[in-house]
Amino acid sequence: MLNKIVLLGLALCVSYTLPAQNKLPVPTKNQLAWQQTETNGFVHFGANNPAAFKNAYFDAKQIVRTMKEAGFKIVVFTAKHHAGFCLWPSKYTDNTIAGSGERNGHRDLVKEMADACKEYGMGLGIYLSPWDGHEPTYGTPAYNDFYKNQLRELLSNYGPIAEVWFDGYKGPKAKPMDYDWQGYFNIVRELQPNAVIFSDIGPDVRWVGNERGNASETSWSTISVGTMLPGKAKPAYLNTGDALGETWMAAETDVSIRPGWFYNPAQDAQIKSGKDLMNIYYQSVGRNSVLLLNVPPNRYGVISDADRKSLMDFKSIREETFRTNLAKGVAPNQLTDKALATFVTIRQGASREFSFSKPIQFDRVMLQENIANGQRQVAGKLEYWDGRQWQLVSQLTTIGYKRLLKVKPVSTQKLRYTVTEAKMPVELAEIGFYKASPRE
Ligand code: FUL
Repeated sequence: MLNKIVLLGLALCVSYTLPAQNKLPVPTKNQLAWQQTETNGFVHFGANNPAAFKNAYFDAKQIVRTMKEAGFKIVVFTAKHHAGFCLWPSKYTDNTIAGSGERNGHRDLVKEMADACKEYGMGLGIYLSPWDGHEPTYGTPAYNDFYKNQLRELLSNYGPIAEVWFDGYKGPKAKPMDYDWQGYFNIVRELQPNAVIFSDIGPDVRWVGNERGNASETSWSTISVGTMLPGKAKPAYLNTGDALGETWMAAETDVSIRPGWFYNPAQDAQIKSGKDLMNIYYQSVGRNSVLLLNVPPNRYGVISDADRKSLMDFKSIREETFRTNLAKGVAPNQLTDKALATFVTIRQGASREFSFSKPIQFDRVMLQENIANGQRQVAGKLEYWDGRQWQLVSQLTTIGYKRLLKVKPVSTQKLRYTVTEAKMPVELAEIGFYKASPRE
């Protein structure tokens, strides 16, 4: 009798908690596609006014080609930065490229970028700074109309846009401004329904909370937006995300290859190396985030040789490390980049063993969840069989879309993965074991 009561109690408990669990936030189709891009490029380029731009050079093809060769999928371009100077001939202000004299006055750099992206099969992202240090209406309601008009121009005339980037930053001395964020977002939805919208707090993609290229080890793709606004968000909260967050809003990690966002020859010796970028990759893509790496074109409007070398080193190191999954053929499923559809399900407290016909030697691990059905793992552990007993390789917290682990070198014929805590049964879409490139 006692047993029956206990069982009944458990059953009630289970039926009570299940409906809530079934409501796990999941990504939209656009959010899922964006997450799978993994590495994207950011291009900060511009001037303060038409006169300053008179003799500028710009080679969209070289920039986009270089980004493509680096393995990036989307290039986000600063159509207008904080100085308000427009790199396209906006009808709504004189502070544009159209006023920059004979040499550049007929040009439209957004169009040049759009054409280059089309040619190389890359997605184009648009950065339109909400803070505008030049526009006289800034700080008044009229600025919202001005900004929306510019947004409409950019989202109507250049073909498909993959991402729209709303920067929450404004200078400490800038006038107070009551931005109509929802109005801006509505325009994106209307004109570019396939674009993802980035801001500190989404609505599609959130900021990672710092510009050092560092997502948190525990990295949830969910947050509760609450009363936060772009420019008025909590960076530490955005950095980890929130296991109990109500909304799917994965983090984008924006960081520059140089100390500054714009090109500055004084920083030519401070370019991050391929090895530095690889480390950033582990801390961003490897922690359930997307990397947005800024590579600013130089005074000739091209990506400098030194930046290019870092990008190519980054790419080849990445490929060397992750080329061969030593578990191929023995892993639960071989995931393709295109579909996270196949997975093995591991309940909380359950394990899955992987045996190999001969020992494998690895020091890197990749895990992926089938995030189409939500982010579920809270904690897990990986162990190896040393011939007599199980030994710990690594404990970890979240996985999400992708988790990369650097571990001590292990040689074994048998591994065991255990889900120690989960919101719902974990759908493990990929597990991979790799040997790091010596160039890491
Ligand atoms: C910041 C801006 O102030 C920087 O200039 C840069 O555009 C970066 C991506 O966002 O908030």
